Amino acid sequence: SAKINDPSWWKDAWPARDEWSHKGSHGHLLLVGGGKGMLGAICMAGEAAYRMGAGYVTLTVPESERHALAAKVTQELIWPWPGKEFFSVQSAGEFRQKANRFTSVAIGPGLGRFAGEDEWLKHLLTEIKVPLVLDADALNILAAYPELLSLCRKRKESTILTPHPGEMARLTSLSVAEVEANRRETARSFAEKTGMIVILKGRHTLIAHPDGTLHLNHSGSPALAKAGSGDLLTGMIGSLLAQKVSPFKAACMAVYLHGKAGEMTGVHACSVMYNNLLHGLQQTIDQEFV
Ligand code: NPW
Ligand code: AMP
Ligand code: MG
Repeated sequence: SAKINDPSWWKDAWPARDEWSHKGSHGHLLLVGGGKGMLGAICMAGEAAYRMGAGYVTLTVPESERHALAAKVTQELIWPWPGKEFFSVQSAGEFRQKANRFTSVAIGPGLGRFAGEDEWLKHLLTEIKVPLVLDADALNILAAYPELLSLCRKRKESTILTPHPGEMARLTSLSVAEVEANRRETARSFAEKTGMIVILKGRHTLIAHPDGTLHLNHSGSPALAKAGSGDLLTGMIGSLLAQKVSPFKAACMAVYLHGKAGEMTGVHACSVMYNNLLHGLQQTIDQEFV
């Protein structure tokens, strides 16, 4: 829609940064993921979250990954999943005691699939009382255990899903071709049915609100057609949620800026794609807001 191209929309929507603010004023995002072999995903999400302005970002990975993660990250805090077991539900009580101190949570980048994943996610969906983003393997778990969708609906705070067409196909039991042939209706009806905000990613990403509102994003570039792009988007959305941007606005803003950053990045420019993309993101933010 035209709104997102209107400067007054951005002026109202972009989280203000008071001259006297401190890191505690800008929210604290918790990212959960980075299972076996996929620490990169949660690192990219964390870095993008800081670029979008979050005051603090904490990463939760399995205990077995904590030292490898510590060697990779700089600005992010690390809070490994409690206990020695890989994301075990047995440690979920301990997790809960701290989880709601965060202002937003995002689950999924590089999470992996594991035994007991349904009980584990059930626990998190029930206990997390702040705005939530579900991406990547968190979506695959939801697709494998559709009974979890009713728990999502019961959540008081917003839940945002960020499926690519492959993940959307799994969630809806449609084929990728069916999803792609009917993107608007697929996104809108899944949002209505589940009570969640659905971001159906692609060349022109759609953002569907459960009330039927649909936003079509126009920014973007094939530079984004690379492993890791979606992980950056998840960090960006989580960051805006942490800063108390209203969830639908947060979704639209993050998708738009992510696309803009992609437009500024040459397709072949850099093997470390995300550095480049993040640089583009910084330029976009500077241009739009400074
Ligand atoms: P194809 O290949 O076209 O036949 P998956 P993933 C389809 C982590 N990562 N339009 C595609 O179909 C993530 O966070 C870690 C149409 C294929 O079947 C996850 O936790 C990284 N179809 C985990 O890896 C960097 C599309 O979906 C399937 C489509 C798995 O995530 C990479 C592929 O999707 C990654 O982010 C489209 N636009 N897009 C790291 N460095 O640590 C996808 N498909 O099986 O869900 O695998 O997205 O790579
Ligand atoms: P994921 O598959 O989870 O890594 O997410 C990919 C991200 O890159 C999504 O935000 C897509 O919208 C974006 N993307 C991928 N390919 C393109 C493209 N050709 N044009 C625009 N955006 C794209
Ligand atoms: Mg992804």
